Amino acid sequence: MAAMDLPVIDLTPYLDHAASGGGYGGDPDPVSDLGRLCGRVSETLRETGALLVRDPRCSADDNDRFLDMMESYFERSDEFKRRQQRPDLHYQVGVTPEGVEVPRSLVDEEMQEKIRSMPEEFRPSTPTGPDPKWRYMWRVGPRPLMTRFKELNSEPVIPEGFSEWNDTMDSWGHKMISAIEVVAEMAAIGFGLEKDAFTSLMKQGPHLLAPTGSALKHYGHEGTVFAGYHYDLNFLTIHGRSRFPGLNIWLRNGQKVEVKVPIGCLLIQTGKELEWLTAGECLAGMHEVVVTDRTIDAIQSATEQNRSLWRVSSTLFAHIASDAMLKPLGRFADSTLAEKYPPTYAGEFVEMELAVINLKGKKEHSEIRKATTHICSQ
Ligand SMILES: O=C(O)CCC(=O)C(=O)O
Ligand SMILES: [Fe+2]
Repeated sequence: MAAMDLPVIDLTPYLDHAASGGGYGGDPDPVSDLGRLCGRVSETLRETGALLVRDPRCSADDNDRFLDMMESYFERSDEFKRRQQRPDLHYQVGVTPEGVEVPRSLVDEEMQEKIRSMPEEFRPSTPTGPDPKWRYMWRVGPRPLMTRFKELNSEPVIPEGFSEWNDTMDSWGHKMISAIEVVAEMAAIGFGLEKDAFTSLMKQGPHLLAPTGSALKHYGHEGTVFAGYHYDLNFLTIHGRSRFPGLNIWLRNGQKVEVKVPIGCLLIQTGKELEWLTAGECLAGMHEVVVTDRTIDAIQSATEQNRSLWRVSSTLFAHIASDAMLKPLGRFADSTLAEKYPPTYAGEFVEMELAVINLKGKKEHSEIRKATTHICSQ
């Protein structure tokens, strides 16, 4: 597998420019240093589906406080955690137990076909069933007063006995969203769109702080697939550091890369809503989480230091507002691929995707297959 180091983009120059010029500033000239930086952001997202950034507002300490709390949550009994599950709300708030979310590659025949045609060295691990990871979904930011998609915009669920819950989740969540907003502006500029082309659609979106929790004590064997090969259905995903490695991503050229997030950095991944808005200029990044030899090393040192053996991800899914329309923006509307991305409410698209991965309603696999459409894979 390629051991490629993704470039790290420091957001400081853009933030400084914004601070000196009101809002996130007047649009930088494309040939200025800042304009070129925006061009690097959009180009990296297009070519790799991922981007490492450093945002001085998001410190490693903030990340650690969040991880510490989530580790103690996932350490609680299954019975306790199941009290926070809300299947009727498509698990979009509260906990999703292990064995519920189905990786797209398990049910999407078109995707399976593509996998079979990949060279063996780049082929993803084959999941055999639903993911053995838990997840907590915590809504961050304001909810719309009126929406056609109530389940996607529900009241939060707060577990008992965690007095610091709201504060820890909200403060980490808001910081991650701030970082995404900057990247979304820089990417829009880089793609030649208005700088608020994406961020204006993100207002009141169902942004979810969505850490996964994987029990390495039970499932920490090399090759275990915690999250089978899939794309994220949202706009952009951002991850802080996980204390245990295991995330593999696929570049646009088909190469598989093991991601190493340096301390203090954040990893951004492109989701399907961004693909829609750019008519496929920027494809949703494919990825998986698998126990590797590096994960095993991290398990060993955590055991020696008496640390938690729950692998917690610091994942936040930033979304386009449910009631906003997904359609190719600006120059992307003229793309020959635009007809693959017809105008669709973001909420409708999300519900369709949730049904495929078994989070909205219980479906038979045959039904799920029927729900997979032409937009499903690249
Ligand atoms: O657990 C992780 O590191 C990320 C999992 C993932 O890809 C997801 O939650 O969509
Ligand atoms: Fe993912």
